[in-house]
Amino acid sequence: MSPHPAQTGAVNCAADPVSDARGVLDRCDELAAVSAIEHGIERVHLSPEHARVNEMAAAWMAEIGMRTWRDQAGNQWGRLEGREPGLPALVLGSHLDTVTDAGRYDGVLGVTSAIEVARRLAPRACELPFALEVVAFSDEEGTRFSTALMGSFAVAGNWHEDWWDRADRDGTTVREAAEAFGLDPARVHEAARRREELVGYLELHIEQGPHLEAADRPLAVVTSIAGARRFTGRVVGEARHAGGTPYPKRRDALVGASEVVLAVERLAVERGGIATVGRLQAFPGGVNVVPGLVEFSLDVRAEHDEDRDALVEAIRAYAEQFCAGRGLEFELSEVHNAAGVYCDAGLVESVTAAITATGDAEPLRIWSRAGHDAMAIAAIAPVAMIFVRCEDGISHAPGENVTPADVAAGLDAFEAAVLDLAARRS
Ligand code: HGY
Ligand code: MN
Ligand code: MN
Repeated sequence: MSPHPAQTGAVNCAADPVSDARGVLDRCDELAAVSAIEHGIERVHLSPEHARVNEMAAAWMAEIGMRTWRDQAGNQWGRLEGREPGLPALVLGSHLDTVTDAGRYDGVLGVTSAIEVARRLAPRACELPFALEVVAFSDEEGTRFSTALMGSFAVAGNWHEDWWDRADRDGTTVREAAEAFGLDPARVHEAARRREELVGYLELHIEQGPHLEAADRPLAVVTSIAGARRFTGRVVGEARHAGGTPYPKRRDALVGASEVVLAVERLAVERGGIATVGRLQAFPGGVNVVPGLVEFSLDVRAEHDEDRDALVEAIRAYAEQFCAGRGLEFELSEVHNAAGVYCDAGLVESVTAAITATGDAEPLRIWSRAGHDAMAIAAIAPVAMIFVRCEDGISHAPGENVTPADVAAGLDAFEAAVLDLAARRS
């Protein structure tokens, strides 16, 4: 593991911000090399790759004098004390887990940038009216266990006991994976932080959408984060001979599911929401068998939870009616439900002032279509986010890209937001 290029002691090297940004991007490259798949990036919750990147982040935090620890939900933490020991903390962070065949910046840029901001501020930490903490959350994506935000929900004190029995594709449960990772499931509640321990939570993240690029801006302040609801859906028909079964006798689950997929898109567009079927499998899966069962995933989002919930009901009503007309059964069972959250007005002011200080007189305000750990942490602390432009809005794909200049602007804004908040609290 290489030291940060600017890691020459406790000196603020912001005089060359693009060099700092390159150091951050180099670290994203180092983390990208820790993957469960040979060609591409996949790092899931409680995996050996997760353990390895936690160690790397902990070493980078320790290098700048942070006290480090891993909590009982697998999140990695570091802490610099403020002007006196034991003060409530301002937490900077994001996540190190990934989707399958991921890009190298989703979550990772937020963690490496948080460590860089802590490095810049370390010499002045003893003047801050709060402790400064960095967190690398363990499970934002939910790739392994088909849920999401398990790490940050645990920190918010919102662990769900039924998560322990969720299994991954190989049948390994969360409980078994946690034990293999060296965690004690009986102690997961120790990961919870108390409201009075926290001043706030700031997260820098790539935008994962095209709005910044379209507006020709490097940064935006996030106003709210849409909460996703996710479902496992089933269309049940009857598997029969593909040649011998006349059309009037067919109950083809895949034909029904195909119409449902089209309706998901049509209804989302009509209602200004966002709904996606990302996974679909037909059973028994024979070339000469009419599909008797289709299982699929459904992810539904909107700026406001009530619009999202209405979209879910519209999809359900249409799908039930359409499937019934073809002699099919339609089922939806919910696997994830995150309430949308508004970013804290005071922290949004600090982030806005900080982006303004980078030379953007009127920072763009965006609601986040993507979910973030900040949503879970909002239950126990004020939260705010900075978005950094990413090329063509690409994310959750290997083509994720950012420029050193935009990351440099993001680092400056991230640092300035911490200092703005410190000034307001002093
Ligand atoms: O899916 C999401 O919105 C997040 O990137 N996990
Ligand atoms: Mn993601
Ligand atoms: Mn993310």
